[in-house]
Amino acid sequence: MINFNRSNFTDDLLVELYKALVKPRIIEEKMLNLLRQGKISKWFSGIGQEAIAVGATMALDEDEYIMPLHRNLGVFTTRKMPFLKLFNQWQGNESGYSKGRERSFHFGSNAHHIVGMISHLGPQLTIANGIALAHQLRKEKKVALAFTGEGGTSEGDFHEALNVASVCNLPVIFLVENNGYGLSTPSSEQFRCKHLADKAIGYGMEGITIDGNNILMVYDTIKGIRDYCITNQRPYLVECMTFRMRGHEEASGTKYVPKDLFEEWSQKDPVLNYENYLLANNFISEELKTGLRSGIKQEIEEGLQAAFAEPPLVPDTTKEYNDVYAPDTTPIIQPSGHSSEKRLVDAIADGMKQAMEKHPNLILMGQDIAEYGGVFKITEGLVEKFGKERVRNTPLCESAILGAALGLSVKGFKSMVEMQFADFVTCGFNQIINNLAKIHYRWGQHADVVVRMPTGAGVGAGPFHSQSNETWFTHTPGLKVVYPATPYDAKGLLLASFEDPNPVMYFEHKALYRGVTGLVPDDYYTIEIGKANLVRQGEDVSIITYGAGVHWAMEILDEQKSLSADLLDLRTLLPFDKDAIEASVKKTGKVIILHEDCLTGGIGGEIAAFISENFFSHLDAPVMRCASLDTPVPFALPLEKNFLPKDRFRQELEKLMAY
Ligand SMILES: Cc1ncc(C[n+]2csc(CCOP(=O)(O)OP(=O)(O)O)c2C)c(N)n1
Ligand SMILES: [Mg+2]
Repeated sequence: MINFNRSNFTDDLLVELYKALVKPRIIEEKMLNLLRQGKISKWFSGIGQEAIAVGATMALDEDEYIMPLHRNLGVFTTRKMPFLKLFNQWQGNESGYSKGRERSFHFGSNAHHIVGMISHLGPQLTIANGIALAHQLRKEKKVALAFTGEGGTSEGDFHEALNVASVCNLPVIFLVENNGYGLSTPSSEQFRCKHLADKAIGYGMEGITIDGNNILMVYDTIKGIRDYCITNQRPYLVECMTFRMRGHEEASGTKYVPKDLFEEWSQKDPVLNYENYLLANNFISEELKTGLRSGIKQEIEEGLQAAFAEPPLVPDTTKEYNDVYAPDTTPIIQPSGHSSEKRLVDAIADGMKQAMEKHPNLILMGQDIAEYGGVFKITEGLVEKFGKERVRNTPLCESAILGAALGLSVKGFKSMVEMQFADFVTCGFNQIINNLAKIHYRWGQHADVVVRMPTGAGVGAGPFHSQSNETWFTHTPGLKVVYPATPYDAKGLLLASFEDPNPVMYFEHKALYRGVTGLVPDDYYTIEIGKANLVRQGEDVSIITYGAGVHWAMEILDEQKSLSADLLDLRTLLPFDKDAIEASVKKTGKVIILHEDCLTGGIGGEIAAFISENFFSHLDAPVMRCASLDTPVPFALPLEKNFLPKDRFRQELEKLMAY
């Protein structure tokens, strides 16, 4: 049995809470029926846990963001999403929240201030940090609230999110629904601490464990914590004890759960207990109860009829492609005025400064980027000029920072995340591939984030500071991959990347930072993403390359004056410039693709396939590729030189010309 304490709540509030609490229960009961009838395919039940989602949502302002998970129907209903549209979402209908592209609760809605989950669970927590940071920067008195299950607390993102929120003083409520199981895994096999709320101590924040089945306690606690977070600009960890009354999802059963647990927890049913409390104390009448229940049932029936009458979804490939990226309205601003000779590193730094001036909503985040200026000194001086709020040192936690960047984007900010070395992006990989890249296609939210990637070998830095990992990203729809080779392109493409509302992976080659110089316009200008540059023009062969390859090819062409070659610098790898490739291939009939990335799975394979499929009849020789060895990048300079394709390129080119 549950002990309810109405505190100073008005009668109206007690009834409002009841209405909100009953709704998800009745919807769920209907869903279970439909499941048995085979009318729906999958369902993650939150029966027994409704008081948490409903109480927490009721405790927040309507315009405060919530990051719910798979058992949080109560968040969606309390935010008053119409049942028809919700059901269309679950059925994969065109008129659901994700146009049929996402399942169950994997969607968000800015109108309802909800950012829905990706399957990976933990990433939700770090998005809340970004949203809270946006509130803080705008001096809004608001919190963000993120849900996790107790199973999800084992994920690295839980640790990173709490640590960042505490270090950065962010007003975030982290809410753990401890229902005893993560799929079939009981808590005893998930963690060793007594209370998950105790973990708060380790992060230097407050934490509390409460009865998650008591809606008044949940509401009261979250309301109080909300005030605390806003007043003190601090995060808070809340652990709500509860129980999952059904299986992980309906098909998976509950065999592994001891029977007596169900008996024990059914006594603590959050809906029935509260209903009985209200009836016993005359806060509601039997008539209100039955009237409310039948009203909800009717709304559900009407929604179901309308949803089942929806026409079947007809795929339209053009529409599918159109939604992968947010529309890019980047103004192409031609360079004008004076130019100065600059190294690549200085051109990027110049671009960073001008992007900060152009976009007052641009926030920079990364390790050691503020006072220290970043390990390559790209951000040197920016904190002095733009302040610590916009130029932010972060703890060592790539995933949390990329998630925060997405949260900032939800609130209309732009951000730059500097990877200290491109290699370390592995620790933030999930956020980029699954959150940033897919969110626009999934439910129309853009991810206005530029990830700067100091990349490449040639400086004897070994396997973890030298990799070319651009094709990890070119394989992911939703990302743009930019890779300039010259100071001029570096600045113009960087500024275009900041204009573009989509996530851009911006590669900058470490060996070129101080190894190449060129004229760079002093003023602001942009270069169109997705457009290659024909660096040299010739008749006999097309050399297609990017990054360091551009400079290796130029060196050889400078030596071999008799060779008449097109040298095409791709500059962007996703999307790559098919028109420019076509024009060059049709002119020369011979192609060699050169890149620093390893041969197997490098972008060269993709380009070679594109050429062979489309322009075979124009070719006088097979499309050749020249790339690094298929090994990790070795440390010792002779080994590294042997690894890189530069020396082999000469022979490969000769071979092609002799074909
Ligand atoms: C990274 C990742 N690993 C595994 C899974 C599969 N999975 C989905 S839900 C789940 C259990 C989650 O447990 P918990 O966090 O306690 O949430 P609950 O389902 O109990 O609400 C697992 C293992 C996943 N979705 N993501
Ligand atoms: Mg659980």
